[in-house]
Amino acid sequence: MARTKKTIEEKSIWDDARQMLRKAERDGVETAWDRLEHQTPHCNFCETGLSCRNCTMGPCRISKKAPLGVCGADADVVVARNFGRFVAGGSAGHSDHGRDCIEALHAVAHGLTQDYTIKDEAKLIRIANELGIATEGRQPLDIAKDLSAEFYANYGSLREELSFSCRVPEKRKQIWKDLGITPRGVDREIAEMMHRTHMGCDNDAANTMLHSARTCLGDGWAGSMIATEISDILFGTPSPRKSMVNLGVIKEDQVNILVHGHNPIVSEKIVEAVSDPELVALAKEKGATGINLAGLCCTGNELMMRQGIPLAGNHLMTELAIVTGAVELIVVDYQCIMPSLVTIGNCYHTKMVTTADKAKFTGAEHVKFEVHNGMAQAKKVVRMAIERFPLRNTNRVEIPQGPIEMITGFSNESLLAAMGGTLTPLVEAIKAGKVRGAVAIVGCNNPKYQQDHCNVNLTRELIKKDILVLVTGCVTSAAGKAGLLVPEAIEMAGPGLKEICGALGIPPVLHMGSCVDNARILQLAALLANELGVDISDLPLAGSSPEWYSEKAAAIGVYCVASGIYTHLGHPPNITGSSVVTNLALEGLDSLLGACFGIEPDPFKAAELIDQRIKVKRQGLGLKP
Ligand code: SF4
Ligand code: MSK
Repeated sequence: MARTKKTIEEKSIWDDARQMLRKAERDGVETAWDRLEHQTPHCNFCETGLSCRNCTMGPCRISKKAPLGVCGADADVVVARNFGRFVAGGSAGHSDHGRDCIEALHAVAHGLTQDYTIKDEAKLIRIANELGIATEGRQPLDIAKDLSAEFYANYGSLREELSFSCRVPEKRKQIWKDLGITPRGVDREIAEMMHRTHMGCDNDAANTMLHSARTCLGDGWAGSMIATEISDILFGTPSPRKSMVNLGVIKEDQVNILVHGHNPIVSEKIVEAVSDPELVALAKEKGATGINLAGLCCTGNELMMRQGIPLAGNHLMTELAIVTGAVELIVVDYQCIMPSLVTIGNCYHTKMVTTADKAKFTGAEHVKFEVHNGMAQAKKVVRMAIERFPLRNTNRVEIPQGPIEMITGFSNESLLAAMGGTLTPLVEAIKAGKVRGAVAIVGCNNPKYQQDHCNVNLTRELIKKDILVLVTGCVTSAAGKAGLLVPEAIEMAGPGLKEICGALGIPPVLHMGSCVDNARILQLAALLANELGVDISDLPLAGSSPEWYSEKAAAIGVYCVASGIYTHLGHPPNITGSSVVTNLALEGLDSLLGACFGIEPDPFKAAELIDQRIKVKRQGLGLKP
């Protein structure tokens, strides 16, 4: 395949991105789009999942000429094993983030840190009650001790079920039981996937795929859900608030610090440190008017949801944010952080600081954050940023203008509060066909697509059809920049959705958080199913990840489908080399789980595909389509 150079306009739909792509060219900075060109065309064996490196009798490549690996594994086995390991990686990412949250809660409960506290006691008590932990007459820290122990137990091998299986509708639990995919423990399912995919273990593609579902269910209903619930307990449950999005949130006259990654444990302390009067005074001494903090990717989502901190951009904006030449420091925790940020930072004066021992970057400075020293380390990092301000080359600064306003903070708690504490208004609106259904659009950017073209257009098309859209992760920035996350966006919605959202004073597209916060959407789906006395798969719901790239996004897709939610992807994972695996994903799972995947790169056609599915589900409930 010939390599074609994309124009800047073809790379992204956004003015801020295009302006920075032009500047990157002038400044001689290479971006993900350039590197993609160097990597294209991709290896066909890898793209279709037909290469195996699981042992040293290989590596093997399965083809018509050589249909079996050295061990005898065929295309179906190789593809299923590769996919199993792929989603195990994604599940491990979310769930290890969840484990870090448990460690923080445990440290708070046992008095091992003064830097973190319980901000939402009511939520602590509510979750403890939900999980059968005694709360009556007990101190919050004692309850937190029991809750952290309960959560830790979800990662081990001694359980038959996860704590939050109490949220799963009975019909769904029975489906899992019948298929033998009830998740038992987060780490257990991930480790078992690695075991099964060793040479000479699980050599039945369908069986491996079922364990993929079990592994991802452990992520969705434990790893991610625990991360979300603990983050709310420690940092506050999000409620609606205004914020701003795009590169225009970077300020020319201030020290600019960007936080990037996923876990709020680091970034919440940075938020506090940037208001420290001594540090603000130091920034002024160095010639700045103040310290400006903005977020990237999911750490950005976390801070925005709880603190209203502005969002500089999503995955493909992370490199371009540095190209402004106005970023003193970028501080990261883990996941989705391109190693190229160090190199691009070196082209300007931008320092990159890593904080987690499990995510060091060669060339970055490491400032290890632990629960007992979070505040001191945050101040150290902010001071480092301030010291860089005088090094900024003002001749190389160019910041896109005009950040866009958006509303964030739609946790399930705040949604319920907006509806008077009950789901009844939403249920009635669904029954009346005013809200025909709901779709979660989640996930990433991928330089193979024009950035955010699919994310934005799918969202626009769905709300026109009276379908409520919930966004998380990197789709947030896309929807925000398109003006879809403000109440005025009801003008772009169909008449029914316009009426309901208008009455509630909410946008037709709701920002529900970061990638791990897709667990909020799982919980909402379960609440709706329980309210109607049906299974999740009976509801007019869908998930979509139009521009996904990561192992984590694939894990989210699998736990959505395994929970009964039809899920659209813009492109398939690397499974198309196996007809067994591909057919299972696109059809077979429907009869087993009541949901499957749909693949469609065109956002307008994808909207039709999802709409068809919602019609069928509405009819199944006896509602007009
Ligand atoms: Fe080849 Fe089998 Fe080894 Fe994979 S496990 S590399 S297919 S011999
Ligand atoms: S950060 S997984 S690029 S959404 Fe969660 Fe964004 Fe996708 Fe990472």
